Amino acid sequence: MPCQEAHVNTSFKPTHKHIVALYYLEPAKGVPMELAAEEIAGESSIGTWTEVSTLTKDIVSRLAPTIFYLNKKNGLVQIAYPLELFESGNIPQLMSAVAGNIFGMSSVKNLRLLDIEFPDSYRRQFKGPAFGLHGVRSLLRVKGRPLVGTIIKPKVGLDEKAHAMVAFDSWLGGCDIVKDDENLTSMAFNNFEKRVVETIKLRDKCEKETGEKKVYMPNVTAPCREMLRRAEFVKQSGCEYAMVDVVTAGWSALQDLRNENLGLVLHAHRAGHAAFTRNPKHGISMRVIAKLCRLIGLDQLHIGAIVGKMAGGKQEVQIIGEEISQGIIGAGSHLLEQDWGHLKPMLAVCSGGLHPGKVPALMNAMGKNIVIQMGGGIHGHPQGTVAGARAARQAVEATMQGISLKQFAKTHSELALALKKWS
Ligand code: CAP
Ligand code: MG
Repeated sequence: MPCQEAHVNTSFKPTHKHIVALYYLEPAKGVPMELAAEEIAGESSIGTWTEVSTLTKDIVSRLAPTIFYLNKKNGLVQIAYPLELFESGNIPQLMSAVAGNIFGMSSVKNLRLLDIEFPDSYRRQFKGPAFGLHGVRSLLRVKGRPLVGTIIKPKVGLDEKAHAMVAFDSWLGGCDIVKDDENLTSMAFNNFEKRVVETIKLRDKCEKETGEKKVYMPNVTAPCREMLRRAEFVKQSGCEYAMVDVVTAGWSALQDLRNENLGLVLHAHRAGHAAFTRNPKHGISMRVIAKLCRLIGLDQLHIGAIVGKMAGGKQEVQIIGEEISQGIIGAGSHLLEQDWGHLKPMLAVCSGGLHPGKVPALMNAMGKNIVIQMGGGIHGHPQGTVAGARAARQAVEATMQGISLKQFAKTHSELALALKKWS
């Protein structure tokens, strides 16, 4: 009798010695749900397409996963994987298992990894955010209101000095944070080191002029060794933040960056995520990406803007915001419970197509513990960047005071002009 690599057992109860994965599964035509689920469970652990004589009863008893929940109506499947299947502290290996070959199996029409529950013993192997929500607020000395950030625009094309000047104007107008765009790294027209040095110089000048703490987030995304070298350079240059494109840099690089313990606030840009998070029936949910970023230890993460230019509705963005900032997450219809234990809360970043007119709706949905980032919504202001940043801060101020933007705009000309242009 061949050993069975994985089986359905709905009376099975996972323990703290299991990692549980929740999938949405649509079997291929003519394939029973149970069979498709068993194939997924096997292929993501100890199995393959046929029995093999080399698989022993001992391996099966130690390492075989169990499908303990399977709902043919809504396609939800939960698989409990013995912890021994996973190398401690190795996110690439985790994802090669539970989010690897299985998406391409012919027995599957659609498959989406919705959530992963990390038991304490797995979670404890990770540092989590060094700063997180509270550390960032202390660093910026801003309490009680959303942080206001901008992205230097155009995305790429400015030289180092022009880039620094736009950053200066953004801070002068009231931005707390200025970041590079996701595709700006080090090009012929804008060298990374020169950009950091020039921008830091004007950051310091602006801090003196305004008396406010200002931060710059250089984009260190690069081949891993070079990325680590750039992060070290950023630290040595007196910069407190680094930004990294988490999807294109990859899990391995993120773990190396965090494990350098540079004392940098790490900002997670998610460019490319929608290639696999957007399809509700196939791929990997943004929740899983967000959980891995918190586990690895990034400090703030783009989670969507609800009212901006990107896909991502209110409920989705809100639940990701909860996942990265709360200590305990309760199980729901499409999510698993998660005890985050010692791992600090991250700070949510809302960005993409935002302008001052969108602030009330965004804050109404997401509250105050967010970074509101506007690129075009600041640099596209009719009076330029300084006025654009002022308008952004005025929109936040009005919303904090419970005053309508229309009313506030009567005494704040920069806001009035922004509303006239975009609302
Ligand atoms: C926003 C942005 C960000 C997006 C990323 C851009 O600029 O710089 O990369 O917010 O999307 O390049 O589009 P704008 P998300 O303010 O000019 O739109 O935050 O959803 O990951
Ligand atoms: Mg961008």
